[in-house]
This record gives sequence, structure tokens and C-alpha cells, in this order.
Amino acid sequence: GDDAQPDETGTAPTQEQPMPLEELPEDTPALGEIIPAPVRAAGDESGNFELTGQTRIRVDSDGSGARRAAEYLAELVEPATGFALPVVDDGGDAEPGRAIVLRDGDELPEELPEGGYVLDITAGEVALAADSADGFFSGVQTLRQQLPADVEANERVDRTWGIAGGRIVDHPRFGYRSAMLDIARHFFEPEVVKRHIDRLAQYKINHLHLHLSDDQGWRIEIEGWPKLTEIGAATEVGGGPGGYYTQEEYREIVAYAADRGITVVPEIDMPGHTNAALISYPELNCDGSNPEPYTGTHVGFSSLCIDSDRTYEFLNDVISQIAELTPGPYLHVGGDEAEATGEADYARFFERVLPMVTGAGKRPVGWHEYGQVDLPEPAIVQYWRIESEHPDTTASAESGNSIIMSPANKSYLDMKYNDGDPWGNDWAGAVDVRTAYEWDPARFLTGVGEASVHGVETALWTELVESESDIERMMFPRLQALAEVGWTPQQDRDWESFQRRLATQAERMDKQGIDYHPTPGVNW
Ligand code: TNX
Repeated sequence: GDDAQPDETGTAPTQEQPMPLEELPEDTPALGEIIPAPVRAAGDESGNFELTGQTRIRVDSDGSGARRAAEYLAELVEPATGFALPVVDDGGDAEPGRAIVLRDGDELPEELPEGGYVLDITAGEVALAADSADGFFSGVQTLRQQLPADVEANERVDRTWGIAGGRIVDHPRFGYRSAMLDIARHFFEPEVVKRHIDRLAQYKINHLHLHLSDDQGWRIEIEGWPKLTEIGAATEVGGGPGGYYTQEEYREIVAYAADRGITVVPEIDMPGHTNAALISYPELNCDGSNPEPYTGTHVGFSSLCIDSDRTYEFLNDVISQIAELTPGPYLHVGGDEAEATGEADYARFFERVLPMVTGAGKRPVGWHEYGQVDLPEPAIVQYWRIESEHPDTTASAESGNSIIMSPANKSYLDMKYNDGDPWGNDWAGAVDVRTAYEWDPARFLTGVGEASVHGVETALWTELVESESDIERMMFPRLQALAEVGWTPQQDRDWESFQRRLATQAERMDKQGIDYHPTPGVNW
């Protein structure tokens, strides 16, 4: 430092250098042994870092992303380490000792793609550099997985916390890595969704698609339409009580997700999958009839009334309120399995609805059926079938629309793991963890290559999923497979490597209380 005086031997002491941690505790993950696998990891034993109660987390960046990611990191490590690591601003470095520094990526390799980060781990400092909130959050998750699994304990573990030295240069293959949760077929309380968000975030999933309405239930309060929540929300598959989020609760979920680097993508399914709305407001039915509540699992029998102005007054309120409640850029309008809507009606319907979405400042997303309609350029198509040929979706890609890939035979987590399983859907076949891992989103669908793929999404439909532990059993460990499909370059993906790294996640999941499915074929 500036005030260093020559000592008695006449040489100026350098600022005290923290000693490298020569013996890393045995359970410290080797650099890069994480999920999803990073693009490049080069270990350097001379740079092992020790996290202690004296470590500071320093934010050397003007962007709000770095500060939020720093606070999240402090929160993540506190329960297990017992360290309340202060998050400090860069103030000329008055603090001696070790620091984790989040800094703007001025020195990032120029070619580092969007969402990337660089992590330099040396004895005295961990430096996380990024130029986006996404990059900082991803770097924090890498750091978390480079700590011993004990860091996931929710009570204090008294031990040495090492991080292997070296450098990771990493970036996502796709900017959109998403998980869909159906809270319509079975309702899940905000606390469950928040825990779900925590679990998704650790694998660098950065979008949560909430399926907020279906035949069996309407799950979000809409001002001016109170019967949606009085009547439409009071059912679910199997006859349970259902439920809904107030606008305040929904805002809290959205903010909670944002603090963990996750953007919420709300979906209101239309014009089919609308029985819950139709029982709430009979005026939304063409013949003014009053249908019965539905608690079964069939699809394709309901439709909003296409030629009634009341339908569009309703949707205008729904879309504008949800757009206002959701800071993220997307609004999902469903569009799937509208078998009770004629083809021409379907097109006329979306010609009126899509401008409401873009007019509310959002990018429309829809299941691939809505690709039959003339889509505006920013609209995104979500492919969910299992076939490798789908001309409408190929045509959407050719006209410049981005495609989210969620083919059911790879990414539908309501499917059985194996044919013999007693529980799970099976219309798309069994999806074991290796099946969920071994596919290339840019080579699945003819005419939909890398440049057209917006990203990947897993879908958890909940006709059969009733509890939080059901969610966990279906999601994990297939979610990890999809997370790596969305992040890691195709040429670097390898089942043997993945299953080895996956096995090391068992202890982490156990400590988090995740009731995962210990699927055969992984050396747990
Ligand atoms: C198809 S995939 C559906 C859902 C069901 C799911 C069950 C899609 C867009 N629609 O309504 O819940 O299959 O796997």
C-alpha cells in the first residue's frame, strides 16, 4: 500500500499476500467439474483460494446485476459457512485480506459471447468478470458448485472452505434456458415455487415459464374479473381445492426470481384450455351456456368465443395487467391443442390477440400450433412435438421467428423415466436421463438450425404431479441434463463425463432436501 514504510532490512514489504491453500480439502471439486460443464477450465494449484470469515465480496461495477449477484452469493454461503460476508463497494481497497471481486468485464476476451463470464481464482482473490447480469449470476453459480457440497447444508458446518485455483472462461450456448411449471392442473403455493426457483437457478436456468391457466384452474388475480379467482381458481385435477396468486404474490415471485437471475415468462393459454375462464364468466361462451368445472385430464374441448367483442375486452384486461406485472420481455399466449376452435377462427383470434401483446411491449411466445398464423417478427414459437419434421415450424424459422425447443420425447418431465415405471405420462415415450441429455436442439427439427434456436425448455405438466416431492422426483436429475444441453457447446458434451459429474450432485441435492429420482445408469 501507499503507506508502506521501508522495514529494518531496508526493503519495502509488499502488501501481505495470503497463502495459497496448499492442501485443498479432499471433497473440493476439481476446477470445471460442475453442471453445466463450462466452455474452458484450466486448473492452477498454486492459486487455491480459501473462503474465510474475513473474505469480502467487493462490487467493482456500476451495473445492478453485479450487486444483486454479489448479495445472492453472500446469502447462498451464509447458512453453511456461518460467515456473514459483507458486500462492499470498491473503495480504493482499504480492506486487507482475501476478496471475491465482481467487476465489469473490461478485460474480458473480446470474443466472449453474450451471457459469458470469466472467473480467475488465485490465492488472494477470486475475480468474477462479466458484462451482463446474466453473466454475473452464472459466475456465482459456478463458484457455488466449486465449493464443497457442504456449502448446501442449511446449518453451520465447521470446516475449511477451499476453491480450486485456476481460470474458467465460460458462456452459454443459448441465452434462453427455461423450465415450465404447470400450476393450473395442480396448484402450488408461492413458497413451493420460490424453492423451485432456488433449485433451478443453481444449474444456470434463467427463465421460469409459469402455465397460469388451463381447463382445470385459473391461477392469477385479474382486476375487474373477480370470478376468475372466486370460481375459476377453486378447482384442480382430481377435485382438490386449487388456488391462485394475488397480483401481490405474483409480483413477489417475479422479484424473487429476478434476484436469482431468473426471468418469469407468464402463460395464459388460449383460445383452448380455457374451461376455468368459461365457467367463471358464461358470457365468454358463444351460446352463453354455463359449462361445468373440469377436474379430469382430457384436452381440446374448450374454446373462447372467437367472434365476440367481450372475449377481446377480457383478453385485453388480462394481457395488459399481466404485462404490467411482469418486467421480463415475454408473454406466452398458449395456442396449443385448440381442437374446439375452427382453423379460420383460430387465425382470426390470434390476428386480434397478438397486437395486444406487442402493444403491451411484450414479445409473444406460443406453442407451435400458433405458427400457422401470420406471426409478427418478434414472436417466438415453442416446439413441443416429438416428430423431426414440422413444416409450419420450419416455415416460422425461415421467416425469421426464433424457436424454443422443448420436444416432448426429450424435455417433457411429466413423462416416465422408464417404460416400466408405475407413475408418469407416456404419450411421448419414456424419457430417461440419458435420453434427456443426448440430443442436439439445433439438429432435432429439419430446417431449424443453431441460428433459429432461441433456447431450450423443460416442461413439467402436473396432471399427475400433486406435491412438491412429486415435482422434485420428476425434475431431478433430468433438469441437470437439459441445463447442460442448453449451456454447453455440443462438441464438448459427453455422457460419461456428464454422468460422473451428475453423481457428485447427489450430495448437493440431498443437502438441499431435493427428493430426486436416483435413476439407474448413473453411478450414484
Ligand atoms: C400436451 S404440450 C399438452 C398439455 C398436457 C401435456 C401432457 C402441450 C403444449 N399441451 O396440455 O398437459 O401434453 O404431457
